[in-house]
Amino acid sequence: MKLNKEKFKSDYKRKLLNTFAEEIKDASKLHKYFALGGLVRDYVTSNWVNTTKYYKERGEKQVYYFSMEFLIGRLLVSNLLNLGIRDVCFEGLKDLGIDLNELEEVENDAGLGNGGLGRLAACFLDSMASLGIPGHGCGIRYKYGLFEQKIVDGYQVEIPDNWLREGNVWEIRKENKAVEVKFGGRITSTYENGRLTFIHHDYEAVKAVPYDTPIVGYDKNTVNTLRLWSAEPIDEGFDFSTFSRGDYVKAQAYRASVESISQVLYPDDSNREGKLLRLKQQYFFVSAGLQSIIRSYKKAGFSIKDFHKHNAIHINDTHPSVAVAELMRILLDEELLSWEEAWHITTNSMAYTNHTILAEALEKWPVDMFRELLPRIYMIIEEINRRFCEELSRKYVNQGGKINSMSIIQDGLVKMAHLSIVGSHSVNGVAKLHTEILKHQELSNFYDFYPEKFNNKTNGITHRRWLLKANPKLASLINETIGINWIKAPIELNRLESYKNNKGFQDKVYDIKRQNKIQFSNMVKSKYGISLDPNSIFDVQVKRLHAYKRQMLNVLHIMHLYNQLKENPNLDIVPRTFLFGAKASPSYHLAKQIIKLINSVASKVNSDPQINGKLKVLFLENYSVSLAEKIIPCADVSEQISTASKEASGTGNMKFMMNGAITIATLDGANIEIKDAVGEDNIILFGLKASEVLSYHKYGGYSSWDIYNNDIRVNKLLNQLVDGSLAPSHSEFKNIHESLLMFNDEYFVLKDFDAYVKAQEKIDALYRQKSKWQEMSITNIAHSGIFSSDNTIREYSKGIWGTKEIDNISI
Ligand code: 26V
Repeated sequence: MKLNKEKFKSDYKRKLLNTFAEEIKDASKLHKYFALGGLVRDYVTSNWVNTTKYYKERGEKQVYYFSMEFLIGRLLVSNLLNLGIRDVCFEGLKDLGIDLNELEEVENDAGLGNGGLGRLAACFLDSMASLGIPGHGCGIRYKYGLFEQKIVDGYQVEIPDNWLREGNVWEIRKENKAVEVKFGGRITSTYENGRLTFIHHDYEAVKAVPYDTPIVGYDKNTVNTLRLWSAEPIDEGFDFSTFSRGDYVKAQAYRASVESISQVLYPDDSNREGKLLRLKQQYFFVSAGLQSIIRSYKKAGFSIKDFHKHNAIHINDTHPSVAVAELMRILLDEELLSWEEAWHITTNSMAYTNHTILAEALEKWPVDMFRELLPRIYMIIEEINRRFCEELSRKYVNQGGKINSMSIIQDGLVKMAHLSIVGSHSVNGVAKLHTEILKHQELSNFYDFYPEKFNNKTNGITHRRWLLKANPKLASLINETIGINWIKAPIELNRLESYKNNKGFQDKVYDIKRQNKIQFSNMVKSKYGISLDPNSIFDVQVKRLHAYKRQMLNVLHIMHLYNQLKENPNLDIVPRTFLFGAKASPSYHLAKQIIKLINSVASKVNSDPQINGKLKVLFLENYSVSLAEKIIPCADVSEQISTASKEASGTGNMKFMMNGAITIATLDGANIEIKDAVGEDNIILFGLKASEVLSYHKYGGYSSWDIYNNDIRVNKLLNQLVDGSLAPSHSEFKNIHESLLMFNDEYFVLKDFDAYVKAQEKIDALYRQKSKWQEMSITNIAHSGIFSSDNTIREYSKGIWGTKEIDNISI
């Protein structure tokens, strides 16, 4: 948008005055932030209204990305950048004595997600809007996001994340767009006009109120919508049809039970707990979302029979998969279509992405619970399953076992992945290897039956947030070097390839990394009182804490370096700073113990004068999107060391390479595609391959005891976990010790230890060759463009949704 500095300054002063009746000199930082956010929203509104109207009037095909998680982070600067007014605002505010960077820090992260899956949804929203694709998010407006993590005595402590405390300047409550969602009760049927009709009695109704957030496209008029639903009691908490008037206690209980639906995000990204509330959350936002889509679709005057031609519904993992049955319910019971018509529309609308092969994360609901909470939905799933099994039995004659294993309802459980596959026209994995594993291992029966449904869509990240916004110095250098086209066409970053041996350019990239490291170290010094050495290698592992991600391998290596330095204080190593950031699910004890271990190792190493600055270890509290934006630009080394086959894709790996870090990696997830992009010389690979891991799973043959008994380094390290070296109590790390020995090291940490140590030695040697290292770093940046989520979204749009890119919305 066009805006000059003077206009901005007068707009801003007026906004502050109108909103808070204050002049700049009297306003708090919070008010200054809210005034700026409010002004940005004002700037966006007319394009927002126009975009919505344009889509509706032209009947453009729109995609709705249904997700339990949207890990948005902060929006202020990202919106300013996408509007093209960041510099004007920065300068204008400076004239007014205000620092934009300080205002940015006032905004609470919208942390409505656990990790990769939620952040991917947020990157996708940015890319859809920036490409001009009519695409919106649909989710839950959790009152509390993912917990805030404090580290107390080395232990993780969880604090509620009250992100809405001061209000949210980006959202607009749309009371008039509220819908009702029905739970429980019972179903009866009658014949009406020759049609079997179902009636829902004695249900509990919940009011779903949408809150809309504009999603601003980069240098475009497009403003899409993220619609998040909040659960509220009907009639101020009294549902007169259910409770007798004046039954205050019951009414309060009703209110609390309703409000609990959108109260908290489940802080768990792998260990599924059979929680009724979670199923309620899923149906709540899916039903509300579909009802509102259909309502506005019909209002635009189109036929319900063409629904799938104008709408695509995307199911982000199985969490929203009840959408298959809910759309069927609406089409059958409310739109009175036949089963065949409804099924045609549903399967042609729905598409499903799988994000993990970890068995414990695959959702299954006990039939009893499901039927009681969603009686009509359960009936529909039974019918979907009956027809599906019938179809199977025509192809697989006398193969009851196979049919049973593919059934949606089996052993008293409703299998949501099966429902998603049967009810969608597309099933995709999130990296090439992951999709192959789905096709040939996890979902091979389904792949045999529906080969045409399966496809790969390798994940991506928005280069606008993860380079342009997070690393402004590097972004400016790139602009000076190859121009600004890469911002719209990120593949053009590959033009940097021809500068990889240019000494002047190498030095500049090195300097920027160093400046970023210094800036970060200053923050660390003031927050933790710890001094970091910007000349050391910054070696970073930030991601959720999980055994398969193998933070343990990293810690054992640090302990090993420490042991070596104790034996030989003159050992010649490049000084290293090991940085960790990770939240552990509150109920995941092993993961929490690993956090404690990292902190114990950190205090031991950091306080040992003999180490002489050669090693530093720091666990950063409360890893989040805004912290990621600060830490990733100063990483020299990116740790992507999951057990091969377990990390579906990874997206942190892409963010690091885009900022010039060298990846140390197993051949897992998208690491493989990063290797293909940069070449084997520009990534440090080690460890078991996926095929080897899968073969150990299948045939056995691995004994962690053998390694413990034969490798003296490993022997010493494991003993140190339980001999008081790291904690006064010998049992502090007992579970970790047991998981590695007694339980035979499920994730092959010890098996890969030797290869990992060698890979780390390679890093040490390469870092000494400054020019070589810079060449590798630049090569990584140059080849990161293909991992822009713009590319990924184009693939979804062409290959799955059938949506188109709209160049310019003009009404
Ligand atoms: C499962 C559950 C189960 C119930 C409690 C809450 C909850 C939340 C999330 C999940 C599934 C998590 C799956 C996930 O996050 N997968 C990650 O997806 C990324 C984006 O595709 C991918 O890059 C990561 O490799 C993958 O681990």
